[in-house]
Amino acid sequence: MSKSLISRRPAFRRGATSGAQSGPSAGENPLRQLGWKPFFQQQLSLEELGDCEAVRVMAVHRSQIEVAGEQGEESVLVSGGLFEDAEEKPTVGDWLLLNRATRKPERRLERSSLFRRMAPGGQGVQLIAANVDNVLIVSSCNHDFNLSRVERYLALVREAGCRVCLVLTKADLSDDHEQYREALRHHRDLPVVLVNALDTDSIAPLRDWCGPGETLALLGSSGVGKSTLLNSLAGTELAATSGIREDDSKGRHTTRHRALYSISGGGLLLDSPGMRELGLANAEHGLAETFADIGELAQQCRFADCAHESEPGCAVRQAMESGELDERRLHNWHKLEREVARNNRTLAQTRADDRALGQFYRSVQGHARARKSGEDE
Ligand SMILES: Nc1nc2c(ncn2[C@@H]2O[C@H](COP(=O)(O)OP(=O)(O)OP(=O)(O)O)[C@@H](O)[C@H]2O)c(=O)[nH]1
Ligand SMILES: [Mg+2]
Ligand SMILES: [Zn+2]
Repeated sequence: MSKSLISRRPAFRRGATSGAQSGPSAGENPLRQLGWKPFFQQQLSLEELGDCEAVRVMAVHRSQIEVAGEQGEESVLVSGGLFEDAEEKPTVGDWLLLNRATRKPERRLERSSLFRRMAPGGQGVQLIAANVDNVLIVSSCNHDFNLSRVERYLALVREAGCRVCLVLTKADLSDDHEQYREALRHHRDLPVVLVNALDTDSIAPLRDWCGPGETLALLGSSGVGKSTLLNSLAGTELAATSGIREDDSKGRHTTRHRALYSISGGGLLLDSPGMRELGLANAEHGLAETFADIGELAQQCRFADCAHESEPGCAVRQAMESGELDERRLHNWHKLEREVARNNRTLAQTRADDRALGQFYRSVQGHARARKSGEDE
């Protein structure tokens, strides 16, 4: 079971201590400012309404999580028992019910969206964030720009059903903006905004993505300017930033932990470390949406099970030969489809192994209890 409350702090510590502009203003509903919606309210029983209060997970540490609610921010300890399965564990953005008296988490509310990736090393999944409404996929107008990586992020975000925008930072350091727009021509439904993340006027179009009570996640490689964007949107230095390596434009992994920040205007921003690996699993819908044009072409292939390799009448290969479809894009689609299928198999196997192990432990415990009660008689 989870253990005791460690400390209690005034409401919205991050914003309140970081600058006058941050945090919700007095009189506003603090829970709504934290992203509370009818979807979560509807999950509470009458009993829970009386005994518990809802809090949002702002940051997760090894055994302790930082939460925020009507009473302000506090740290609570969470131990394994309450959330056994890796996917059940609270992640940044989750809503928990805390018992008003004991300050212990009673349960986690169902999520409106969830990002997860294959854990580095390929065993099991790792949660990235929950209950995110909108996402900025951040890339830079330099060596970092990589369409295949953007497509990977898009599949993840669309699988979760979030609204998404691609932000190209460091537009002030590049003369050739057109090459980036041209490279993105297949992504007709993807809003693209070029910015100087250090300039408040330049990032103004992004404010629509983090309105009051909306949760906006910033995802992208290290050094692209996620924390810089966060600070500019917040109007104050909430997160540390640092320069990138000049030779290859790579970042220095300045942000170490995911954390949610409440900012002026009421939105919540999720800053995350640049991820080196973003292995996809259970992302079939997200992939199909990201590569909808290839899916449409595939329907015109002569054979329903066309692998788009050497079959006659293959509309996908025809589009590639005529220059309508990039070879890179087709290659990436194949690669991500194979990756999702492989990771799904691994996860199914891991779950089956976990279930078998759980059954084994329960049967050992059952035998031990039976033996003990036999001895007691
Ligand atoms: N000129 C210019 N510099 C930028 C821009 N965006 C970010 N930078 C600089 O790029 C460097 C890296 O920015 P960060 O915000 O630390 O990058 P990050 O994405 O948070 O990186 P990690 O925390 O390592 O994942 C800093 O020196 C920023 O000042 C931009 O649009 N224009
Ligand atoms: Mg950062
Ligand atoms: Zn085909």
